[in-house]
This record gives sequence, structure tokens and C-alpha cells, in this order.
Amino acid sequence: MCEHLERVETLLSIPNYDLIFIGRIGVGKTTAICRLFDLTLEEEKPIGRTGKTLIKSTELLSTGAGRTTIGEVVIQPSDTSDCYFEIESYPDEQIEEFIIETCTYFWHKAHSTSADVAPEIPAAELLRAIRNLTDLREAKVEGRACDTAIELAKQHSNLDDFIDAVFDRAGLEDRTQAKLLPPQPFGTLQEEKRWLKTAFANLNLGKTPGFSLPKRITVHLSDRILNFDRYPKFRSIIDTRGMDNLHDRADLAGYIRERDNTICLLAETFTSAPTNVLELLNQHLTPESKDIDTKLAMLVLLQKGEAEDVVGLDGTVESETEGIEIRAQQITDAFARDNLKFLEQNILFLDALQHYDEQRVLKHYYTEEDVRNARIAILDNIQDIIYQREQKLLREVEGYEVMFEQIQAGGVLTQADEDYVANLKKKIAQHQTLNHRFLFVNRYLDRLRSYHASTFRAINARRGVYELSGIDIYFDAKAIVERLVRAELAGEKEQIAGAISLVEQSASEGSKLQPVMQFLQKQLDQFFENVVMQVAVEMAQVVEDYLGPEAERSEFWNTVQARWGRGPGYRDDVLHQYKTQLKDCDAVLAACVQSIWQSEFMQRLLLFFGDD
Ligand SMILES: Nc1nc2c(ncn2[C@@H]2O[C@H](COP(=O)(O)OP(=O)(O)OP(=O)(O)O)[C@@H](O)[C@H]2O)c(=O)[nH]1
Ligand SMILES: [Mg+2]
Repeated sequence: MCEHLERVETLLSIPNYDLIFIGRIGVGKTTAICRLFDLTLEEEKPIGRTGKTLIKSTELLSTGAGRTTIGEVVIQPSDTSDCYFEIESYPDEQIEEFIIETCTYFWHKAHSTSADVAPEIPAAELLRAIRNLTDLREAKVEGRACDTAIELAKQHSNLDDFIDAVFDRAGLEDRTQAKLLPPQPFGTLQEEKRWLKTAFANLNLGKTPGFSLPKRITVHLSDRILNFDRYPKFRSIIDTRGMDNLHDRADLAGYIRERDNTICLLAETFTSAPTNVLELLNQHLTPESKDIDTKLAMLVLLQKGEAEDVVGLDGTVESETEGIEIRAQQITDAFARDNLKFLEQNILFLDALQHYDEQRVLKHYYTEEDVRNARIAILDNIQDIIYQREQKLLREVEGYEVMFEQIQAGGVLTQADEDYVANLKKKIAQHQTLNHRFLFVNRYLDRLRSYHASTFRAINARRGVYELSGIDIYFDAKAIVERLVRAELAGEKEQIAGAISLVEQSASEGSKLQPVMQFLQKQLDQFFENVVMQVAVEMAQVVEDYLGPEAERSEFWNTVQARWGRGPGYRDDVLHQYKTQLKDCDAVLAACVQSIWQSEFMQRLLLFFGDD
């Protein structure tokens, strides 16, 4: 049986899905999740000294002005009757490496060593967590700002001693806990939510004793707070780490392409959609990707009044609905311009805080019922996306069945049909030897150049994989090769597809040649996809072999690492080293493409016609 059909059947057996929220830093992912799933805490607050009170509604998970959610957060119904957290931490070595960098920064700042190596400023969200982990906070002493990290650095005249002192304070050896349970059973739902909110905030900030820096926090919520009774197709909600740039990232690629039981919600603001997700879509929503379109949705996050400011043909629109319609059309047009087959019905609009004022107090003209109806409308839409995906897969299976029946029932081939086939085989065989140039190295260097100089230094210090910042330059290589090979070989594939179509159209009425050609057409896409993926995986390995991230002693990494702090031109010099190290890659890539094209595409296609 054909590979694709087997795959479709696997997809159809998936019982429920993880909803993955993907988007830029600070776009509003966590707010959207909390509002959609009613993960909020309602608290009574006094209004000044009036004796009156207001009910304020806040999100259970921490939200803020960007770089708030430190790792990945998985939210799911608890397998027990209680709430609890599970934490997967970053490995100690990675945290230690980061502490050393942070200490170096503070030490240089404290000792004003201007003549020395320029210290780099560590990433804000990591710095914040490290300050908490080591209890080196910025405080106010007698009204004066006081940075305890700088104070501690001043007490040491030697950097190594300072680092040791900070390691002691971090006490990583005692931070080995992985599960956080409530201290005692809760009397009320309110108490339970309050505990969840505070405990999450502390874990996310690195402030919980016994716990290290979280890479992933799984929040198990009791039935009272979250259940999917109305949505049996939902399994969990995943709040991914905000994207720093627009490039693909290994964890996101995993959710979009490698894991089948996911629905990916690409969150973007009303004004920018879909610019920030185009790059991701171009990477994954390719002409050959069969079942990606139905698992992707855009979640356009609008804020108060935005939709009413849209300018239509006759000036500003009359209503929010009209504004949304115009914007949806603009988004669809943007997809069309990039030739992306994004499903129009999978563009959702959410105004997460529409019922609340700036203080997060429910506006007087709304009721809890309005809030509930608005969120249920979107959740029903998401559930429907899953249903539509399954329907499309079912139709595909039926299509295959009809095709196979036609092949079996079809009459024998006429002489003319036989001639078409022989001719087609010859035409296909002409594509055996490829004559393409692949300019990978330059594209790869451009990508590396796009990292900020101090980030690039940190990447080099870690020989290419800076997990704390979600960067992996070998994954980058894979993504670039994929795009390059796909674009470069698209013409070859199109010519072959054209030749197959021609035979399909010319085949004699009622002969089995027509359905056979339809089947071949589908196989073509599958083979092409296999070529692209295999080449990308092999080339990522080639790049790894050339750069040697595992090598403890490597001349390349020694040279690259030693370059920091030695005057201007750091990035250019280091990129030059990379270029020298990778100088053979373009030729290796061309050879790799030829060989995989031959084995995974040509041979498999020609096999279709028999071995003669
Ligand atoms: N007015 C208004 N503010 C919003 C809305 N959604 C989010 N915000 C604010 O935008 C800021 C960022 O929101 P978050 O939900 O923390 O964003 P995020 O995408 O989770 O951010 P990171 O976790 O840092 O990547 C917060 O201050 C929110 O209060 C909205 O619909 N309306
Ligand atoms: Mg967040």
C-alpha cells in the first residue's frame, strides 16, 4: 500500500489533540490562553478609601510586558483530583555556564574594567531568573537603588572567587525537585486558584526553593478549574516560548510538522498579521506538505477598538464585524501573494479582554454570560478545525479507494496507451542527472550574521547550541537546506508532473491508465518530500561534522572563541572562520542531492513502470 495512505490512517486514529500557541514575544499568547480557557482569578479589591470594592479578574498564568513566560508551559487536566506542577529544568551545566557569563558581566561592571573585554548584557528573562535563583536582586536601601549583585562583586577582587560565591548562593545541587504539590487540601476554589497563581509566578521567576530554572512547566489542573467535557478532542494546551525572531525553531518545527496530534494556533496582533508568521509558513506549508494546512490556524489577537479603525473603500468601517471581514480578506490576500494555501476558515479573531476595562474589571454592560459565550464561540471554532481536518482525511481515503477500484476494474491498455507510457518513462529518465548549483554556505552565513553579536558570542561559546535561548545552528542549517533544495528542484518536479498530466489526459477512455497516472502524481509529491527531508537531515549532519560541536579540543572553536574582545570586526572575522571551515559544503550538498534524488525519487518513480 502507498505510504501516504498508511499515514492518513494513522492520523485518523488520533483520539485528541494538543493546542499549541505559537507567536512572537509579548504578543499576548498567555493572556489569550487564560481568557479562552477561563483560567482567571476574580478578587475583591478596595476602591481607595471609599469602603467600596470592585471585582478584578486576572490571569492565573503570569503575563507581562514581554519575555514573561520563561520556558514552555503545558496545561492539562489533572490525572488526580488535585492541581499540581511538574517541572523539567535546564541541565545544571547550562545554568552554570550562564551564571559564569552573568558574573563576568557584573564583575566588570563593579570594577569598571573599561580597558578589558567588553561585557555583554545577558538576556532579560534569564537574568531575572538567575538573580532570583542566586538571591542577587536589585533592591531599594534607604530610598537608594542598590544592586546586590554589584555589591557582592565589589567584595571580591578575583572573578573566580566571585563566581564561586554565586554558585554557592545558587545551590544547584539542592534544586532537584520536579514536582510541586499544594501544601494542603483547599477549602475553596478561590484558595486553589490563588495558590496556582502564586506558585506558577514563583516557578516562572526561579523563586521557588528546591526548584531550578524551568525549561518546561506542566500545570495539571483539577476538574474544578479545567475540564474538556465539552471538547473531547482537546488534550492539552501548550504555551510555547515567545519567538525572538521570525526564524523557525526546533521545538516549533516539531509541533508543526513532526508531531501529528497537534493543532497549531499562530498568534499575531491585529495590525501585523500575518507578517510575523509568513516565514514559518513558508517553511512548513509547502506545495508538497499534504496534511499541514488543516492543522494550522491563525489567531488574530485584537485589542479594543482596533477592528473599528480599519479603513475600507469608503473610509473607516462602520462596525467591528466589517473591520474584521476586511482584515481577514487582507490576510488571505497576503497568503495568496506568497502562494500559501492557508485555509481561509482557519483564521480566527479574538479580543481576549474585550469585556474588561483597563483595571481588569468587568464592564458594567457585560455579564459573565457574555464572557463565557465569547470564549466558547472561539473554542467551538477550534474544535471544528479538528473536525474539518478529520473530514478532509476521510475524503482522501475515499479518493484512494475509488482510484484503486478504477485501477482494478480498468480495461487493458491500447497500443496508444502503451506508447504514452513508454514515452513518459523516457521523459522522466531524462531528469536523472541534475545540474543545479546550491549556494548554501552564503545563505547559512547570512543567517549566522543575523544573530546579535553578543548572542553570536554566546552561541560560539556553546559550540553552536544555546539551548537557554532556543538557538541551534545545526537546526538552522537543516531549515536552510530544506528551503534551498525545495526551491531549486521544484522546476524538475513540475516538468515531470506536467508530463504525467499529459498522459492522464491523453489516455484512452475507460483504460486504467487514467487512475494509474493520478496515483503516480500523488506518489511524486511523496517522493519529492522524502528527497528534501533526507537531504536536509544529512546536510545538518555534514555541517555538524565540519564544525565538530562534540570535539573538546577543536582548533576551529578555539580560534572562534578566542576572538571575542579582541577589537572591532568580531562578527566578520568569525564568519570568515566559519566560511573556511564549511568551504566544501556546497559541493557536498550537490553530491548529496544527486545521490538522494537518484535513490529516493528516480529509482522509485521508474520502478513504477517495471524493471525493463
Ligand atoms: N489591552 C490588552 N492588552 C493585552 C491583551 N492581550 C495581552 N495584553 C497585554 O500584553 C502584554 C503581553 O501579554 P502576554 O499574554 O504576557 O504575552 P505573551 O505572548 O504570553 O508573552 P511572552 O510570554 O513574554 O512571550 C500583557 O501586558 C498583557 O496584559 C488584550 O487583548 N488587550
Ligand atoms: Mg507568555
